[in-house]
Amino acid sequence: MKTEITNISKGRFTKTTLMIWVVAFLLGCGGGAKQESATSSKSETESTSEQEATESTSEQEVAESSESTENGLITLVINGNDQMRFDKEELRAKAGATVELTLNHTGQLPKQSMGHNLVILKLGTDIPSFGQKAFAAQDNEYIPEGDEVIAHTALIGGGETTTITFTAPAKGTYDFICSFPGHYALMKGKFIVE
Ligand SMILES: [Cu+2]
Repeated sequence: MKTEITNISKGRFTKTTLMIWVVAFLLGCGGGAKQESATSSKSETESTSEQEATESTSEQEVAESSESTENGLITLVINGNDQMRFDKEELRAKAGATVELTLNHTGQLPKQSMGHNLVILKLGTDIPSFGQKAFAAQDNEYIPEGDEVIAHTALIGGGETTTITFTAPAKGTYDFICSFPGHYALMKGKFIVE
């Protein structure tokens, strides 16, 4: 056990090694941690390291989330074309971060016939029924009334660009679509918030 830990530390993690030793010692003596102390010395070392890793991860997360509150801006760019396609199937952000999303229409067709937008839908939204409502919302650039939309861009035609800024919602995998009639079948993807 001693050799193993020394090998793992290689001198760089002397403090960590000491902590692992102390923790391992306490676990070995304490009656409350029978399961952990009963395992082999290797997995004991691993579980202790995991424990430390978890702790430092949560510290890191706190640091990162406060950083994104101050200046953490996530910039996302996606393109839509005349073939009714987005060039990305996945967009990623962190919960609570400020997201600046740009949609470019790289085609040439006008927005009356090949308009594109990007609509991020709340979890559990039924896309076909949303698409149907969107179809009827031509006067509002195909954004239907209701509370199913987290964020959406303007509707644009070929050669145009639009940018929106919004706050990323809670962790989860959200659907995004183009709500122009008939487009959501092909123009869709996942907005993944981590
Ligand atoms: Cu479209």
